[in-house]
Amino acid sequence: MSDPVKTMKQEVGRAAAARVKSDSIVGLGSGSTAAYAIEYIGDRLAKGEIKNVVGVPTSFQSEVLAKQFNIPLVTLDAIDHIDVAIDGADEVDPDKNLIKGGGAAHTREKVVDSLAKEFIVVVDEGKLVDKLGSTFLLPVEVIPMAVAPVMRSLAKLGGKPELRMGVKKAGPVVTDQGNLVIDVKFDHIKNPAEMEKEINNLPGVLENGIFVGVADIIMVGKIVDGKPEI
Ligand code: ABF
Repeated sequence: MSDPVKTMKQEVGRAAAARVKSDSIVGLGSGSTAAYAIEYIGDRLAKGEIKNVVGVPTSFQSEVLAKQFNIPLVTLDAIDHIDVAIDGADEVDPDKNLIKGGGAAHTREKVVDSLAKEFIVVVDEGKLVDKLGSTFLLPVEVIPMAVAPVMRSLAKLGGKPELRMGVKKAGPVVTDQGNLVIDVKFDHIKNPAEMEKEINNLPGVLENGIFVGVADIIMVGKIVDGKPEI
């Protein structure tokens, strides 16, 4: 990652972390941009800028980072609301609909982000699209025994499905829930709300990465004349 891009992600993460108030329950997102927000929330706690903040992780990655930056963690059975969630995205359309799940964490992310009174999405401008599906594959979490029929159903919906393999392609990626991920290429998704429901209704599908009506604030990092801007 180039320095200006890294700095821009840091600035977006910092700006989101700056919105966290004392006594908040914070949904801690996944991905490299949300990771900076977690770091800066930890910084603000350490400096005493904010007090009595607890976090709800959206993935194993965010849980590890929260512990690294000394943010106390709670589980959903110990709370009745989330004040703010800060999370990344792979695509954002003009209606603030998202594609998420590049990190295979979209199932827990959707639970936490949907519960938040305010869901802040932290992205770089490259994530902004006119139509979902334009640049990013749609992740679908599936129970292992249903991969074949779900892939056939996704193809019937006009997609080109592919089982997500690990880095060395030695085996499939396994989610925090022990399931598999099918990435689907759609030329573009005409009706995200309909598509989100239709895919989640397929037997064997746990969750897909379309997020409709969940995001409240989109914080976009840009690089202007070589300098990061929010
Ligand atoms: C996570 O952040 C995922 O849903 C999404 O794929 C990823 C984006 O990560 P990054 O900020 O590194 O681009 O929330």
